[in-house]
Amino acid sequence: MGRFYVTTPIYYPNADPHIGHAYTTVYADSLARFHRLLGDETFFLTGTDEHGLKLQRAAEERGLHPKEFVDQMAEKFKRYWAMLDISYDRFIRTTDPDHERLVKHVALEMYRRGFIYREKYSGWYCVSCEKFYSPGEYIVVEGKPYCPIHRKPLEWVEEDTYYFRMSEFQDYILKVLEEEKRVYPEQYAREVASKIRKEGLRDVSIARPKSRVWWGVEAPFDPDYTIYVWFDALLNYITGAGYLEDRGRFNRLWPEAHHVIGKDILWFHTAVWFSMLKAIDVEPPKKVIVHAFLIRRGLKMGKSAGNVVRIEDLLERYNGSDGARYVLMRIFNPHKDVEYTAELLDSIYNSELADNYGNLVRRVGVLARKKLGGTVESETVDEGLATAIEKAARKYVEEMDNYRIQEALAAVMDLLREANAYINREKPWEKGEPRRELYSLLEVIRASTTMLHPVIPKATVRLAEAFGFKIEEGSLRDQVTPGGGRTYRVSEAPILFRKVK
Ligand code: ME8
Repeated sequence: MGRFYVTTPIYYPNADPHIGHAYTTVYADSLARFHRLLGDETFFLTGTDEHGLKLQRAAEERGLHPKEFVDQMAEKFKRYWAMLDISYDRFIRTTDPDHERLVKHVALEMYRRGFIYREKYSGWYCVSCEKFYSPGEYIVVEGKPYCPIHRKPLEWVEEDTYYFRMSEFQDYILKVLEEEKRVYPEQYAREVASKIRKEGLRDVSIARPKSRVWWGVEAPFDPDYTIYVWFDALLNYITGAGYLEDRGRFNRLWPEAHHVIGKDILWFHTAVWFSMLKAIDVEPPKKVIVHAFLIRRGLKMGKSAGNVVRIEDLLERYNGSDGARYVLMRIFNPHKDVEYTAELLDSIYNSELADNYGNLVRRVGVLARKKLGGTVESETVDEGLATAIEKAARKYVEEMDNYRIQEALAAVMDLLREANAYINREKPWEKGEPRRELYSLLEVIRASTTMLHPVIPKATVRLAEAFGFKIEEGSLRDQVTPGGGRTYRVSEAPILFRKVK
């Protein structure tokens, strides 16, 4: 039995999550569920990033204390994730006491080790990114610097601050990025490495004067400062693994850490995060899994662009969480931005879930009940189908192990298409007691349903119950192996996915 630790970014709760956030979260959830199916000891962490200027201002605009505001919003996020069947083990908030303790502990340790020093700072800041931009990074509109992502004017900031000596880690970071395969897809590691080679790794400001940003963790080395929100946020990943509270658990989980992120926060999750960890003698995470954006009308889907699709709309359109999760995972693309169109998602839902999977299940269920009274006893599995199951299962596990959920789903769809071709060719409805045919088809359904389970957790469990088998943690290998002499009891032939028009 292996182990698997997976995280999502902790999102800013200044607004409701949209399907861009769901894209990342459902993906991480599907990986977590896959590993539970394999029988791995799995820990899945998600949460909210609640400090900093962005949240301070969002609360002010509403006339609320930031804590009051983030309390409401964290509950909202949890409700959205429940609607999408997100099976996190912990929902971490940066205002959680154990996390605040950890931030102080780590900041003080770095200060003691000489990695933090005080100096004057000036630069252009984007509050939406919570990030400084240097010349060449920002865009210029009518002579003024603008954020390249949010297309909003940057703010000029000039103040005394504390720096983290990131420059000391340049050689180390380059070595990790260029020699260790810690970033997937690898193109992103090359991107960061070439930026460092071009510009060098510069020290970063990691504190803000309280007079400007009071909503944050107080700096343990200077009570007039709060810790920079990104420095605070990244540490959530080690708080969640038990770095301070349970070192034994941390030592077990950390070597298996997988951070799923969008490409917008790649720099923070590689250059900055790996340096922070090195400063306290912790290995980098096993993998940073990066994906590109969901875009709409050519722009990154986001609140500032005003082009978001709401999670509730996706849930409504695709008849609940299973349909919504499936379409998101089927268009998921680590390398390239994906343009969201209703036509694309509708056609995936209709052709793959409603037709290819749903119809097969319905037809086999109806025939099993009509021809065999619902009881289908063990038979020799059709050779062609048995081979197809084995082939699909091998491909599926390999793709899932390599974080390619889209490809894994494609392998299941291929298997289901073979089963549909088989049923059309064999025409079991014309036969008196088509035992072998139905048993073989049920074996395909059992394997496919189990393989689809991490992405569509509800419908698959419902179907397994209706057909008399069980999807349990650790059961994957057994479920995708054809044969084994079981009896199927088909109590119902459900219509799992109604087509959308
Ligand atoms: O950056 N397409 O939080 P955030 C794909 N708090 N993914 C998208 C997306 C889109 N259009 N829009 C959002 C933060 N995302 C920090 C993170 S972690 C220590 C701190 C997803 O609320 C994607 O995963 O801005 C992206 O990286 C993340 O939401 C940004 O969420």
